[in-house]
Amino acid sequence: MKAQEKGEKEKVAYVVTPTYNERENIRILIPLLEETFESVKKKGYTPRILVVDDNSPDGTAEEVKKLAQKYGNIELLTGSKQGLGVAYQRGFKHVMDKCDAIIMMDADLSHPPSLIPGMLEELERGYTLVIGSRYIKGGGTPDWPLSRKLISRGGNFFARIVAGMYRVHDCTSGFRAISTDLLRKVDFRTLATRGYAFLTTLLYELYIKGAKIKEVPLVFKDRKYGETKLTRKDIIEFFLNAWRIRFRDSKRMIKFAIVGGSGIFVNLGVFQIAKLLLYSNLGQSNGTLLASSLIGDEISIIWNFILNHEWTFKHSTNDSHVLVKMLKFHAVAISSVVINNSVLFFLHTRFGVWDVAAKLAGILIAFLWNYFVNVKWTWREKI
Ligand SMILES: Nc1nc2c(ncn2[C@@H]2O[C@H](COP(=O)(O)OP(=O)(O)OP(=O)(O)O)[C@@H](O)[C@H]2O)c(=O)[nH]1
Ligand SMILES: [Mg+2]
Repeated sequence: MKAQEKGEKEKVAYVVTPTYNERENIRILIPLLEETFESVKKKGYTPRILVVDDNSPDGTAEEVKKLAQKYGNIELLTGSKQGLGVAYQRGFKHVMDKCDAIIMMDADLSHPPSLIPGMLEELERGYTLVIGSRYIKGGGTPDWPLSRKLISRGGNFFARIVAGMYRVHDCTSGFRAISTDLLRKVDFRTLATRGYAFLTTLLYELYIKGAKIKEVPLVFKDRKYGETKLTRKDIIEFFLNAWRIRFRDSKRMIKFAIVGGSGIFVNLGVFQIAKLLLYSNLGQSNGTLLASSLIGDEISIIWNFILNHEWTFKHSTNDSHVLVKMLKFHAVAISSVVINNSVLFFLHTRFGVWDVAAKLAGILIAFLWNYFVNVKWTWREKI
């Protein structure tokens, strides 16, 4: 938040670029970036560069140090080689508190710096994630042979379908502008990907944190210097990861359903006990039936909230206070209570359905409503 507190005009944008043996490329890339920065400044951003180099044996870091002396806005972060994802995470942690936007880009000149001002403009328009996309109109990979095109298309299609990100045309592009406010919502512990698969996991995390996504056309140029760093391990991780994403998503639904299921028993149990007590003391009437039902509802709401808070949404990064979430959960629950009691009375009084069965039907309908509104509103995650 620091940069924003200083006021609109002093926004900072960091280009974060990971390098491994990119000496030839970084030597060309940085002057190109610096040229583009004139337009970046016009968009209201102070541009900076962070190179995350993993002790490249070709002397990339030395080249960066030289360039840093020439231009005053370059930083270098060094570390051991653990993969693209690990390098990006280190880079993000380094700049996150001191900027408003982060541009992720490859250092091998595949990503043209000239797109950056336009990407920042989209952030200014209110988008929070702008993707340089090869797979929308105007984008492409003209240098690639058919075999590479097919592999990339196939991988991208796989990520879109398996991970469920149909809306995004290019899930594997590494050229992105992200609003730092959005990135802060991501819990890096849940990313768990070290190599190139990080790009899809990060996209997914941003997506479920409510990213407003815009794709801009990217014509991807093949690298002229140096070699690819993509390994077979990266490819395996990529395919396994898409399934992991999908499984994690359904795990949340299953957990919510289990919690809800346990809540049904608590609700019905308390309902029966309350009926026993109230009927024997106050007699059987619509009033005592409603009171017993409401007592069952309240106890089960508290039960469900505690379990969801501690388990289903344990890794939620929605940082609103637990009491706020509890209040929201109650508000959703109250609307659910209205729904489930309407069903109970409708079925029981109109159609003479056994009260427990009528109540059960009400709980089930209310449960669905509960799930969707809580995911979207209480914990602010994507369905
Ligand atoms: N710091 C760091 N950077 C990496 C690592 N792996 C890849 N990179 C960088 O990430 C960017 C993308 O890697 P590339 O090898 O170009 O991957 P690609 O674009 O899929 O493949 P190419 O066809 O070779 O362009 C480049 O700037 C690499 O130097 C790593 O383990 N650590
Ligand atoms: Mg490349």
